[in-house]
Amino acid sequence: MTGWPPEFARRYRERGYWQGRTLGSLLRESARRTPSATALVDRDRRWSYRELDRDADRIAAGLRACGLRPGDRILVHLPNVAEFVLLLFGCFRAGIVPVLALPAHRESELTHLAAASGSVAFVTDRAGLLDLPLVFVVGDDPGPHRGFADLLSEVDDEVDEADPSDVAVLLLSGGTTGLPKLIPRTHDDYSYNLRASAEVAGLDATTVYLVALPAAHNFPLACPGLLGTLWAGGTVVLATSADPETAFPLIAQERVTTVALVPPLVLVWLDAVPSLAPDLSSLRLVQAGGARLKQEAARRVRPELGAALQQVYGMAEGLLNFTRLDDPDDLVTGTQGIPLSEDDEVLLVGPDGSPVPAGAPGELLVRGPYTLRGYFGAPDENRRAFTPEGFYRSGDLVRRLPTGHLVVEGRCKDVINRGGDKVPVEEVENLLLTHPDVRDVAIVGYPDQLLGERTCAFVLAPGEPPGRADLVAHLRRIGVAAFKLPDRVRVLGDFPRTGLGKVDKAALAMLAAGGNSGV
Ligand code: OOB
Repeated sequence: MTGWPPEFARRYRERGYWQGRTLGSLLRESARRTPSATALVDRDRRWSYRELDRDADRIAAGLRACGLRPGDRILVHLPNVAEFVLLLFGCFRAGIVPVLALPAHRESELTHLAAASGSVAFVTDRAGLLDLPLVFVVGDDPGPHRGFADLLSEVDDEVDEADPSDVAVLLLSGGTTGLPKLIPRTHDDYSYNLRASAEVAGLDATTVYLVALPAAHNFPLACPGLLGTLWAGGTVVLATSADPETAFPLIAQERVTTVALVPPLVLVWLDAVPSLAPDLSSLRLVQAGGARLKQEAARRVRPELGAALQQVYGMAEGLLNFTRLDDPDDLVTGTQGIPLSEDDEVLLVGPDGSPVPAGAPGELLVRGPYTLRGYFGAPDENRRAFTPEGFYRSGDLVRRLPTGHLVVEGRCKDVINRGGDKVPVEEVENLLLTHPDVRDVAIVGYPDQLLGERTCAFVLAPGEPPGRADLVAHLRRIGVAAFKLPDRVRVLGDFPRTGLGKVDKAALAMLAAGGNSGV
């Protein structure tokens, strides 16, 4: 595993970013301060801090009783249910490393993640997608597997087996090409990430945070997300869906103050206000991130949702940028914020790797106290994804204003950002190539009002051209996340090529943008 060089680790400790505390201990401290305050709400189930703290110990003991040992990995594939939170803290305290798959992931992604992480156990709400030596199912019908409740052991002792400098969790990359890569986050770095985020988002014990995005994603998990809220002593409310029909009544009932959304959801929420006439009077802060939020949409947030907007430009690999709560409106609506930490070293470089002139767009490279130094078990990828000095190459094209605020201009890596869902182009192209009628395929993005971009697959087919329905059915049979299914399919005789004979993706992008619906 590639960690921080000792001189950096020393600096990050000296400056107080890394405090030598585990994620499990953050919950313990909140539980000591306000044991009877409400920590977690999942539909009609509620946990006080005392109860959540205790259940975390019981799960930690349960995991150990199943034979799991510190350092073992567990693949977690759960929707926004309380068991996700209990399991996470159980793992943190047992020193077991959860690998956080997204609910949208299917057989193909789960199989890859289990293998890449060496997971020995799988916790899911839907049996049958993956077989590992130990499978725990959340829900009424575990089938041949164990039920989640089996993990709740009886214990009297407080458990915390983890070392603060150990890996606490493996997150998934959204910003890189190919299959998802595993991002090791240590107790020290992730604690700093969520504490500092909680501060810039103004969280405190009166915060009621709605988890509307999938809890397994870094943004609603720790930027500041549910973990930041539990550190601040607030209340976490889980939503089963981010639709206005589900989220608006929850906001009214639970008096939600804070929520994180991706830009398409911001638009859907804005447009639903007139017809649903919700009571959003408790809402103070809407964070928007994951993809670029258009300025017109950004300007509507305060007048129409009655809450302040905070733009968040982040990545599971680490670096987070936030607009600040006291920034002037034009910076809040027109930029993606400034780095969270004084020690985030952000460089904007041109194709030759040297810094671009002030104000010009360049690829963002970053190094810092909560940005990884290497993916888990991926030495070849690490040589490409990091500079020799340890900077992570984000693949984002970014420019910096004189105020220090960053504006995301686009990507220089082959990932299509479908409203916050990152479509790894190469992975989906490779899956489509397994269709018997597909000789070659190239996927590009095209602009879309709601999602920012959608995907178009250009296909070369020697025989009977496959339709979109065929290709989608094929991908579904393999089992891939629905957001990766191509929105359009077009069959070509050959690809446009560059002077070097490479597929000319820029020309394809023009074709895709001009085209109407797929074959
Ligand atoms: C967040 O994390 P990931 O890992 O799913 O995706 C990271 C990529 C970034 O490299 C960038 O390309 C894009 O998503 N992105 C944005 C953005 N926020 C993320 N592009 C434009 N504007 C934004 N505000 O997406 C993520 C992680 C933590 C907090 C927020 C988002």
